[in-house]
Amino acid sequence: MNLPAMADPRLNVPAYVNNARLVAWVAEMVALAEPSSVYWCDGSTAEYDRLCAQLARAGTFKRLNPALRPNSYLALSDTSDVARVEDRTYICSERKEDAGPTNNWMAPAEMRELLETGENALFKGSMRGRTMYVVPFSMGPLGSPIAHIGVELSDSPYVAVSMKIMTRMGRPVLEVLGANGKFVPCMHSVGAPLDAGQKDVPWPCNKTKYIVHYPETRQIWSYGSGYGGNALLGKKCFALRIASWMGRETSNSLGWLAEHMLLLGVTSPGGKKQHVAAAFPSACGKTNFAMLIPPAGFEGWKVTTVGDDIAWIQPGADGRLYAINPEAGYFGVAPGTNDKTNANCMASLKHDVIFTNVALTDEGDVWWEGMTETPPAHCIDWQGKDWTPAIAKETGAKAAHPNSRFTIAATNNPALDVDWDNPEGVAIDAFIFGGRRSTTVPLVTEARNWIEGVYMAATMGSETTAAAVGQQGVVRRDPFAMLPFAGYNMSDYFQHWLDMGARINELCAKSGAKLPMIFCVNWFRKGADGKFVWPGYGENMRVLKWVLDRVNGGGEGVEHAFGTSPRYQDLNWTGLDFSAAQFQQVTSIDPEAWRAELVLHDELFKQLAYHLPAELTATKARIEERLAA
Ligand code: SAT
Ligand code: MN
Repeated sequence: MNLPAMADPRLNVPAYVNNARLVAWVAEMVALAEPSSVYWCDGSTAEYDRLCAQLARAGTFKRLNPALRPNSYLALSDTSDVARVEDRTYICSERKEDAGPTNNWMAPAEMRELLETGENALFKGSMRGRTMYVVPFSMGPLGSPIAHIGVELSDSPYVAVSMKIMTRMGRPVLEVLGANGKFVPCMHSVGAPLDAGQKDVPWPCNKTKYIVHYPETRQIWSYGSGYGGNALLGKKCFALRIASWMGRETSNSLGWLAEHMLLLGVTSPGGKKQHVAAAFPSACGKTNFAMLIPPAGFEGWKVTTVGDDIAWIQPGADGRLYAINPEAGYFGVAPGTNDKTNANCMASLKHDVIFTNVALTDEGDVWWEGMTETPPAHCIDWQGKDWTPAIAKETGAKAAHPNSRFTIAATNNPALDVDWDNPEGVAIDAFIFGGRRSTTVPLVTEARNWIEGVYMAATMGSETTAAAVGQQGVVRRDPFAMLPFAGYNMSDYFQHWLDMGARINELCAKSGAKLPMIFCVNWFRKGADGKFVWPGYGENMRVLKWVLDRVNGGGEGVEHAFGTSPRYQDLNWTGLDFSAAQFQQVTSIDPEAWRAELVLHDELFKQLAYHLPAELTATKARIEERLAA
């Protein structure tokens, strides 16, 4: 045990901390970043309230009207720090091939020089004048065999309070960690040191940003941003990029999967409960789908939320796949959320919320585009400027940033699944993959088998959204909705999915269990008028029901070049006025468009040629044959 570090008064180590490796690392990071003080988060409510009050005094938080939105706050970020920065995100594996062509890569030694060791290394003195918060967190229920522990060091109190909501955070985590437990070290600085006497700004950050992962040594370093996935390092950085790498290491297990998936439970009127994991790119409705309220015609059906963004999935001895939600809260997109699109979400937002980059009303409440049919006559927009419907009409100014977010505890959700915190996870019956495509891809297609499902997921395309900095609305391939989140070579990731399929298939053959079925959906086809044809939201239940029917050996459909899709008469339309002609608009398969689509699959496969599984090229050839027939 490194007693000198434990006893160093500058480190402020609480008496309950006994992990020498952790203390030694904190000491090392303090020496590097030179914070003026160190604070260990215990995760208590008293601490949360204290830090929120401190953020309010500093001007980062505005406390909302407690009569309208009890115990809730609004943060407005710097206008340059509003989304994930994919072009500043790096996988620094020893070998470039292991990061693969879809990730930015730099040699670890080179990156370390830039961040830690070089003469002008960015983290040197980066926390001067600020407090370093030590944030221990568990991804997954405390002590679950599927969970893992991380510790984030951050000079942002906004990060500390957000981590309290988004993860199991604080002293109980260190108790599980114990003296010898392992953790993923996550170093975060907003990169805005303060000189003596220098006044702080409400949202400190730096124009230079680096979101860096060293997968072999399981370390995360993030510099320059305080926003979302750039800064809450348990989320995309750990639970997806580092965890996906960890899950592929099968030396002493069957391997596991870290996926960009919501997890939901569906209970039928007869009381049968099943679970679905669904992958969609950022800002494509995962939170809405996870909180779905069954529409008219589905009386007695119930959908419950296990998770809204990330799933960690492990095979059980019976061959079934068991999934947990590693998070404890939701960091969801605000715009478009209302009582019609997601009433469960609106109910979740009634109290104890941190809003970021939505608008502030004159009553001291929040507003965003789509929240109410009639906008407020006046509000303060996300950039702190006056906003009125007339100004919006004239300039196009948005009251809320399109990537504005709410941060809430899962326990706020009235549709929370009873098993959301179950350390064993829930058994998955079906996987759904969906992109945002205004054309080409039909409403729902069932893959004929695991390999064709992997092909569907691997070749998925989606129109880009405001969740990442960059051009919006352009179709890009987003395999498994993991393009920005796979922590290793994408082709190796496909191979891992194929290998997992083969392994669980063997186990299932012995146990009599069934492999999860794989489906591909698209809620976003548009008509000639540029409007969405499919009503989406709660009406997605109609598709979900068909999916479960198929899983349960029922449900009708027709086979086509890519798989099986329902005909109009195969879905339940009770309670919805949706004509056969409209159905045709969202399900038609245009051979011309598909030939063009397959050219894009080809381009993807060329890009991913290194280690691309032969099964995928063979599947593509079979689709081409069927399409030509
Ligand atoms: O900012 S986050 O990465 O957490 C949101 C998202 O892109 O899904
Ligand atoms: Mn996400």
